[in-house]
Amino acid sequence: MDILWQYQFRIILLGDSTVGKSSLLKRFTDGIYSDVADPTVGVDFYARSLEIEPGVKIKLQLWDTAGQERFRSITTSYYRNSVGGLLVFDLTNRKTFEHVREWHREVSEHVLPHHMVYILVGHKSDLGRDRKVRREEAEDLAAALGVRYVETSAKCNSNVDRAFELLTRDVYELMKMGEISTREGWDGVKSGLSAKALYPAEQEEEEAAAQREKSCNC
Ligand SMILES: Nc1nc2c(ncn2[C@@H]2O[C@H](COP(=O)(O)OP(=O)(O)OP(=O)(O)O)[C@@H](O)[C@H]2O)c(=O)[nH]1
Ligand SMILES: [Mg+2]
Repeated sequence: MDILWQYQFRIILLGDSTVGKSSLLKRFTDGIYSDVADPTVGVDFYARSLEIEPGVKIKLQLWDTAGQERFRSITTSYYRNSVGGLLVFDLTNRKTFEHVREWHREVSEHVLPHHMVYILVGHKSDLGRDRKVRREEAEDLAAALGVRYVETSAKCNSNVDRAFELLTRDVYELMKMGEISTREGWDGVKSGLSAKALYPAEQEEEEAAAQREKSCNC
């Protein structure tokens, strides 16, 4: 059987309207950027695969939410089935930075008793002269939330892949440690292959033990 990916992660983009969520996604999935972008209506869907380590391919299902308040009732229903979230703000718009904590709180409360893995993204780094949020402030917020921080530009294609890779890697590492696992009725993480791909040694040992038990006559 042809395996296209070993794991599928659902990742959601969060943040105020016009911070650049859709532009980040279009750059990441299609390699395109436009200075003219329509606001997202409800939720949009994108996808891309990443090879996180040799032989381990992860399919990312990416949910682009509308930042506009009037779509909130639609977007909240996508929080629960996501394993990771990009908390995006616009480096040239201070209000969007101040709202990050609210986004974090709203989403985190919504997914309880489970946890989402986040990364904080300061976007539009190409507009250096209009910057309204200092890097140190954003780093402090990221530290307070216990998440990574990265500055991106969809326009200049700066750090876009890196932002998604860092988040994917964090989810993957937590999964390897057993902190995140697939759950019945939850689509945040899906496995496309047996656990053998992730824990080959342990899996072989388990199989050997089962075999020994079977062949025991007592
Ligand atoms: N200079 C600059 N502008 C950007 C960048 N990314 C997005 N923009 C612009 O910011 C505006 C809003 O971008 P969108 O991607 O539509 O923002 P959004 O967060 O998806 O907005 P909603 O869908 O309403 O939530 C558009 O005019 C984009 O061209 C960037 O990296 N640099
Ligand atoms: Mg959008």
